[in-house]
Amino acid sequence: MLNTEKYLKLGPEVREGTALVALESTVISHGLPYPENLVTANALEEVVRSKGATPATIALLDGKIRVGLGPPELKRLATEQNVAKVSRRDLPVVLARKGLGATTVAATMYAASLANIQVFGTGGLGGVHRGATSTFDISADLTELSRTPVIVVCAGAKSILDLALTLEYLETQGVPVIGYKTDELPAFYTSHSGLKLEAWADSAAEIARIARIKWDLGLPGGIVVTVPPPPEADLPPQEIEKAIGRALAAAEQAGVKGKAVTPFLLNAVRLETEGKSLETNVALLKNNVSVAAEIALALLDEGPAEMPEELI
Ligand code: PSU
Ligand code: MN
Repeated sequence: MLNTEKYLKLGPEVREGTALVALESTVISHGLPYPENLVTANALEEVVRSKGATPATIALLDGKIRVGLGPPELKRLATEQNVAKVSRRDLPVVLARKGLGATTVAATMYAASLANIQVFGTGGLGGVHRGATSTFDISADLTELSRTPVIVVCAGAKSILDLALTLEYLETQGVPVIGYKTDELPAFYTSHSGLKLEAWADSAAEIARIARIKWDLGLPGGIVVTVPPPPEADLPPQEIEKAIGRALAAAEQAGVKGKAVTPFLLNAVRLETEGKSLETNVALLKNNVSVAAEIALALLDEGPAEMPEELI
């Protein structure tokens, strides 16, 4: 028996709600600038509600994993300095300190699964960094996907990462990557990465079916669903690649390492593209979260998972 109750606090909307959709908080505290981060955090919850699903933004506060935040907590995450970036390994440390922590994809997935939430909408996934063969910098998001049964709806990953190696890693870890109405891996700001996906789906119901079968079979871990940015926000790949090249050079020069790498690069790309990338970022977040809500509703129609005894 796990001792999770002590550390988990569900908000009122989450306790009552069905078709729950987890939302992360690192994107609020470390991924977007103020005030766009606060406006977007609230807007994402509204998108989920407008679909008839229930939003559950996740963060750490006062020694608890909070699933479902109110406006005051969202505001703190968006405005306070020194909010901890919490991945899987940081969960017990930040809970023990009773600190304010923003959860990454990995930590949000884990928290969501503790709260029995199977769907999570976000912007970009962490992945294998360029140069990982010498730095070993591979996001804990990828190993989390191999263990924790949550569907992560995202726009792929930014090409600050090595996207081809990221796909290889996910294959090794047994994680399905499903293109939503596309057979090309989106590269976050742009729908084009040049990398073909071997699986795609044309509806939320199809994705819910795949997830149900995966879990009925006792296959552990999650599923990545990649949604291209909406057409009006889709940026030309060459333009983004230039900005990313400059961001990577700046990171190298500044000697940035470890968990600081991703936030540094996100900020550098934003500065390089001057606002344009920010508009795309917000548009794709809303789009992804809307697809996540549809999948959460479709999963309800699939009924509860049936794990065969012999596989548990
Ligand atoms: N990629 C983005 N925006 C983000 C992140 C990644 O385009 O906000 C955040 C997510 O929370 C992701 C985390 O889980 O960064 C990955 O960090 P790292 O590479 O240190 O694992
Ligand atoms: Mn890393």
